[in-house]
Amino acid sequence: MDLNGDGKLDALFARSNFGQVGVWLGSGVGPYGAKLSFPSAGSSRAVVAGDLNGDGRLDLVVASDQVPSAISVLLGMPGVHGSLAFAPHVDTPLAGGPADLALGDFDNDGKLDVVTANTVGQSMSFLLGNGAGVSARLPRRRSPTHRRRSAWRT
Ligand SMILES: [Ca+2]
Ligand SMILES: [Ca+2]
Repeated sequence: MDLNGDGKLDALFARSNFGQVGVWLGSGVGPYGAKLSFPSAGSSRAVVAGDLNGDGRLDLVVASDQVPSAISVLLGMPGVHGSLAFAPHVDTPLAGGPADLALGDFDNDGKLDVVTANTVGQSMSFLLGNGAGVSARLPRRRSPTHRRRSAWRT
């Protein structure tokens, strides 16, 4: 995906040992260009990009699974000369050890929401977008595997 809007694809990755998000800016030809790092909460296990606040700039959402686990939002800021800038991470505590995540508008209100896959209890969590980040949380839902097991017991 093109994070800085220069028409060249960039690479986005979680640096779990450093509590950081890494971005490798695409050069358009040959090897990637500058490598950038942005602080996140705890241990970053997964990162996705989307425009949470609708300002046309991509924002980052990071899952950190080490206690206290959390979802971090880094809002995109105006970059200088095709570079990237993000506001300091804002963390929403989320128990369960989120290890992966995806964005989508799950309640159809036009704002991006977050769904996480958690390491504890085979669970998923939903965090609703509020147009500036994420806030309210829907009840945790059991995975289909767990529901199937429950059905066999009854
Ligand atoms: Ca944005
Ligand atoms: Ca939504």
